[in-house]
Amino acid sequence: MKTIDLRSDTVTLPSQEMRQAICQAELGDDVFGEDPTVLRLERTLADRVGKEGALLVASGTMGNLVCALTHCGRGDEVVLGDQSHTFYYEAGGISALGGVHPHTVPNQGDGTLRLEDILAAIRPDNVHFPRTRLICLENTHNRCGGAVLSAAYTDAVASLARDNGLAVHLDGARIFNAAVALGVDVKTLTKGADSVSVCLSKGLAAPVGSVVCGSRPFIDAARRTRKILGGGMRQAGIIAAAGIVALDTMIDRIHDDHANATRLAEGIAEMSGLQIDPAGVQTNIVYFDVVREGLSAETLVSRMAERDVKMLCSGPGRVRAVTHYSIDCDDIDRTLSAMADALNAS
Ligand code: TLP
Repeated sequence: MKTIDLRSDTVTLPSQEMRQAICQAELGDDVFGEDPTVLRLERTLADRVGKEGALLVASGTMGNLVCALTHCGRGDEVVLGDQSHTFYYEAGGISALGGVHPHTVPNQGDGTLRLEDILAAIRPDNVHFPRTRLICLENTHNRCGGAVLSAAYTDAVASLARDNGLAVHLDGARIFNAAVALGVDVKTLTKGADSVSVCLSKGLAAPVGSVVCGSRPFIDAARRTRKILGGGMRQAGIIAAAGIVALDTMIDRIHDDHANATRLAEGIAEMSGLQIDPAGVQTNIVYFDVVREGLSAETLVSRMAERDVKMLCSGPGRVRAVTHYSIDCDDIDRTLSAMADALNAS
């Protein structure tokens, strides 16, 4: 029986078309700027998100790190959400490697940061304080249940940033999920950001890689930061080739992932012992709480694994399930039956 892996959309395997493109990719040395496939991917993505330039990096974590270290120097400060991926899940890289100081403000349930909280976090010019340089947003917002930030909100933060001489970085690991959910051109969501990091290997199902986009001077500087981090890759066209196919073939099907996530959430909402508001599921990420006395999230997740359905424990009493390219409607139905069975097991 097929294992249904809902731990993350990072688990997707490349499609046949991606594998073929990898085999046939035209290659060169990308550190010399001579890999035609990398250049094509970078041009395509820069155009898609409406920026002058783009740079292929190894991962979403490296994309956010390259951007933070390009915007900020040692001792500078970045304002970011207390639930943001960069603060939570990137091993403190901005401080460990860049000497960049994180200043967290509370993420609201919808993934936003309140404008007044951002304003209050910006430091006055005073010798005691680090210099605030950067505001980071995340769209969709992973720990806020895949919540989508609107173009109006992103623009409001961008205008606040401009008024205060700050840059905006957007962690757009799942920016195409946000664009599909809102039914807007992705450019409307990236317009206000000085830099955007887009992942190829989440909802777009490519095997490896992220792309950082921004102005030409920013990308030139980011290329140097990438080199410092050891991220200059040689015949990286084998990665880029799959990324190009991902952009061509995977965006139009993302709404299936969102529909499957909603179907899963609605099924979970019917089950006693579990708590979720299905209306809060906007994209492909589903979080729910285990509220049955005597049943922990860990136990439920391990009972599900015994039934060939993998999910992630993501905090006390919380479980995460993410839909993606390898999950279809029948898998959701099988997941819900397995869940009913796991809840009744002792
Ligand atoms: N997120 C992963 C884990 O790290 C939690 C996941 O399974 O969701 N930004 C956002 C918003 C992300 O969700 C992730 C990955 C990244 C950046 C980092 O991407 P990678 O894993 O490519 O370094």
